[in-house]
Amino acid sequence: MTETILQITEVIRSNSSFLLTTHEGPDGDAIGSSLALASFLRKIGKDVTVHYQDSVPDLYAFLPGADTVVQHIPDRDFDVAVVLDIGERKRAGKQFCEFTRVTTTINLDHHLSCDNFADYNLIDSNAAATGILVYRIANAFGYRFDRETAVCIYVATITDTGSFRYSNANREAFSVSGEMIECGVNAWDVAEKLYENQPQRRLELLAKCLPTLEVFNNGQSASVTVTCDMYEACGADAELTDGFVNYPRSIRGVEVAIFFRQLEEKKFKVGFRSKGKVNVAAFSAALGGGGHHNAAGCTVEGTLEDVKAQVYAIVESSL
Ligand SMILES: [Mn+2]
Repeated sequence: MTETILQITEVIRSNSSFLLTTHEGPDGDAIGSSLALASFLRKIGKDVTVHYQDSVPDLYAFLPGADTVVQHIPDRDFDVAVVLDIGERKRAGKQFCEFTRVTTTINLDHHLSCDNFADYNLIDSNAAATGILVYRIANAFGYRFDRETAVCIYVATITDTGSFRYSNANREAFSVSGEMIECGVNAWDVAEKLYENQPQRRLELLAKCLPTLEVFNNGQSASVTVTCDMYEACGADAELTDGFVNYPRSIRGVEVAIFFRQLEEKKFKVGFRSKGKVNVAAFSAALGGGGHHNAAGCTVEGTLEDVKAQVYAIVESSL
């Protein structure tokens, strides 16, 4: 582990141009970790391009460097490409996967199931967030954290630990976050931007989503659903459904929560969350997806009825 970090710091030292990317539908850790790395690399004089397949959600637009993210990879050579928080290579998106003008590749991730597809792979499922891995690298480099880099690492950590509530909120998550606060991050300022700043449409969409609640499996499992019709009725999009799955999970006795999100008429994104006992990565793997012990997802084709039947059968057979 330490050796990989030293190798990566050496790659950083001896190269000048960097292309960073993360997964489609980027979340707080995807954005926070990539922008933290970008901020650190830029401050030590590197030439950095950050590419996401999708645009930065409004919620994270306040992060330093968010305005520099490009959706198209410039047609030029890069010394190093760094892929962050993706779990599986294809989640980096078609454009990146087909891009070849890169000499060296680095993969930073904390998913349980991540392939060693890069030249250097720093994969540690004990890291609460990929942002923590960026911290370890910059720290090994001897970097003195500035506020811009620190706020990105803090946001990566607070979002992937559910505000320090999930079982991945370990000592390192707290100690790194404490250090980031020492470097100038204001915890309330970040909390207000992330959690006290919802568009009205999100609550309107939630009001349509909650009546779809289904509790099954003797009260151990529960699901909610968002359909394309609901988006249309509220003028909302998938970005605003972040966190909806926490409502069914919050029910007493529920161990597994499921969120069905319609992508197309007969295609659904299925998100799983567990309170900890149940490994939901196994459910999503059975359906061709991936993820963590407590949070996982996959895409399933079929009508809502078919998709639910398939998912419920898998969940019920193992609880
Ligand atoms: Mn993550």
